[in-house]
Formats: sequence, C-alpha cells, structure tokens
Amino acid sequence: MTLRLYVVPASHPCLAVEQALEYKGLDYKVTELPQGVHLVHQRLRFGKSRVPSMKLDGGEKVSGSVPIMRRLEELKPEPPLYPADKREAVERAEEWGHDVFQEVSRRILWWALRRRPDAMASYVAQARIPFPKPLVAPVGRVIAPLEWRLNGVSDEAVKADVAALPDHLAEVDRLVDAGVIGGEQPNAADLQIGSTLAQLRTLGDLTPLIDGSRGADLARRWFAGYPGAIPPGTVSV
Ligand SMILES: N[C@@H](CCC(=O)N[C@@H](CS)C(=O)NCC(=O)O)C(=O)O
Repeated sequence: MTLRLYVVPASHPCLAVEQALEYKGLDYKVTELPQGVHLVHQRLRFGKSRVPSMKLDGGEKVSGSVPIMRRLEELKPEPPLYPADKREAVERAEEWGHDVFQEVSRRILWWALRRRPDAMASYVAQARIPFPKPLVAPVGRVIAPLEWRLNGVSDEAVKADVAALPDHLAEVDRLVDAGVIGGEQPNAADLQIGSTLAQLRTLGDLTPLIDGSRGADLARRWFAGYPGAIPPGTVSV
C-alpha cells in the first residue's frame, strides 16, 4: 500500500497525522508544500484548500486530520488510535481538539508571526523543502495578512483565545485525569491535542503556562523538537 501525505511545515494537524502513521508503522511518503502555494495545489488536487490531505493507491483521497486518522484505523487497526474500551470518549476528545483547540493555536501563532516575521525562519528550519532563508520573512510578511483573513485572526479574537487558555488547559487536565488521554500509547486525541500543545509551547510567553499543565507531557512525549520559536514579550498573557 502506498500512502502519500500532503503537508505544510510546522502544521500541528499535519504533524499529528505523521505521528499517527509512524505509530501504526505504515509506509508513507510526504509531499511538503510551501504555505500559500499549497492553497492552489490542494484546491486543484483535492478540491479543498487545507492540509493535511492523503492520497492512497488507486486514487482515493482523504482530507483533514480527523478523517485521515479514522481512515488509517480502518487500513491498519493495530496498534489502535481508537482503543475499543474508550473509543467514544477518544472521539469526543479528538473532536474538541480539532474543532476548538487546534483553531486557538493557529490564530495565536499567525497573530504572533505577523508581529515577529523574523521568527518565521524558525518554523521552517526543519522543512524538507529548502526555504531560501533571506526570503522567509519577506514572503511571510505577505502571507501573514492572508492567513489572518483565512483563519479569522484579529486582535480581539486572539485576546479572547489567550484569556480562554487556562480553561482549555483545564479541559486537557480533565481528559488526562479521566484516562481518555495521557496513556502509555498515543490515541487519536493524544495526537490531535498534543500537537496543539506542542505548537503553543513554541510561543515563549505561553511555554510556562503549558508546562504547568498536565498536558505538557503529551507535547514532550509525542512532539519533542516541535519546530519554531517566538520570543517572549510578543503575546501578553
Ligand atoms: N482542521 C484541519 C486543518 C486545516 C488547516 O487550517 N490547515 C492549515 C495548516 S495547519 C492550512 O492548511 N492552512 C492554510 C495555510 O496555512 O495557508 C485539519 O485538522 O485537517
């Protein structure tokens, strides 16, 4: 079976899906697309503008981290991303991680990157495609306003996102305490939520907050070395 994953660098849902493929021991190839360019590529190839997307032998196409995780489970049930004894709880937690938490991190990060385009290079430092270093910040300055529009980023939205972070982290704690996430093996919710925590940790102002939560372990365990760093003093907590 050949699987090809389409991603952009430092994307939390893309890294969540890659980690799921690794965990399942599935063979896969990755096509990495530069931010911006990928919008056109994805629309032409998948009819949707976002990543991650996956293409299988025979031409089947799956878009979105949740549909991809669920398809991977069908393709190779073991080891499970949705353990039978807590499948429903894992699915609900994964959906919260996708619908709510993932968006929060995306908005905060793009808000911060528009203020600190010099930090953009750190997010593509581990990219598979070579980004010409001197061009990253100038191109990023053009892309950032577009990302703001695409993702509903505004000063007000991000202020509300940062204010709500303690509540989101309390939800992560609750899920750990309930045994839904935080086990020895990762499930789909661990990966969906852990990748967001890892991305949020790249914002220096938020690192102590994340590290003070039970979820910090998820970020470190499954997403050690998450790319990117925004210096403290950018986002007021
Ligand atoms: N919620 C979607 C992710 C959709 C999304 O917004 N993906 C980002 C990368 S994290 C993207 O394609 N953004 C457009 C861009 O960066 O230009 C999923 O989990 O699959």
